[in-house]
Amino acid sequence: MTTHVGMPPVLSAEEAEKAVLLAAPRGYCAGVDRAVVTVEEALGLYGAPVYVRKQIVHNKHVVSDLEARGAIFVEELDEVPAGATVVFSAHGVSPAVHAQAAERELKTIDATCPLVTKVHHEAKRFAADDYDILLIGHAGHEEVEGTAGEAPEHIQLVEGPQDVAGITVRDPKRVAWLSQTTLSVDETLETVAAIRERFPDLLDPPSDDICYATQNRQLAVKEIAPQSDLLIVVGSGNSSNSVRLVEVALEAGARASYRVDDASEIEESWLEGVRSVSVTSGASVPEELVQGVLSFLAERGFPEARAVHSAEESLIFSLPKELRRDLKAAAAAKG
Ligand code: 0CM
Ligand code: SF4
Repeated sequence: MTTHVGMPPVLSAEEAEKAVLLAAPRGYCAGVDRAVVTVEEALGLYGAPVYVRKQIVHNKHVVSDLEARGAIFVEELDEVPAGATVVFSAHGVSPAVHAQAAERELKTIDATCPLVTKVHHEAKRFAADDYDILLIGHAGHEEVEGTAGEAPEHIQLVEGPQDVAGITVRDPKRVAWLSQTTLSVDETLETVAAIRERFPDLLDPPSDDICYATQNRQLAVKEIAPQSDLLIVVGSGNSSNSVRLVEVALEAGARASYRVDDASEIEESWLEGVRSVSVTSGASVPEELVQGVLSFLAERGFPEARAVHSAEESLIFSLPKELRRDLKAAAAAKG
């Protein structure tokens, strides 16, 4: 899935004056691409409006673009008219939401990222084995609400090492941990170490819960941060993985780092005395927004960006099965 291709050379002599480094990988992951295409295809197939529960992905440009094309974003299912089609966002939903949709006879298309679904399965398995599950994540984040909803009586949220002293479990020998997919890898390792110190028999998830895309974008930032006077992260404020990239950048040695939704949010003062600017974007960010940032920099005398490749990505997910079935039926009906 991921190949590490090593550290590129540092800035050449010609670049030492002013430079722009462009992190790779950045932007859309396989789960976001699938979720956005799901809404687009649903609009094409069923016609507008198509309802979407919560933001399909945490990016305000993606949401307003889909809104302009006929998607209606709602917070809860009681806002969806009976019998309408509703798409569940990439971040996943709890079984209670599926049940509510069935009760209201809504037609559902589940765009939950398969890597979030994997964590749901892990939660169900640990709960079936009667483990107390410590879910590392951010309170109020939709993914955490969906995962915790799989086994609410077994799961408790741990936001960081500061929460560990206050954890109560039924049996310290039967404790497992899971995590949100879009956390800081390093912070999560610290939290797990603190948990393990209290519960030495702590059971790990069968495979990494922090997904490949989150890991790769953090890896790419770590490689360029030490060479960056300024590292700009494109992403929305409620995008966990995007916000983490700013923290990772500062931790890894960027002199300054800011998150922007698009180039219009860049403050001219950030560029004062800056020679090397790096740019990256979160997993929910369309590439055109990054290109807008590069144009902004070019207009201010910065050279063409040099891509720095830290990992290769080739993962693609197929569309949700209920949508594939309907697309196939529509194609067959057309002949
Ligand atoms: O989880 P996060 O807030 O980072 O969501 P996002 O929509 O910005 O990124 C993709 C995902 C998922 C799940
Ligand atoms: Fe899936 Fe990871 Fe993308 Fe979230 S960030 S949608 S978990 S691939």
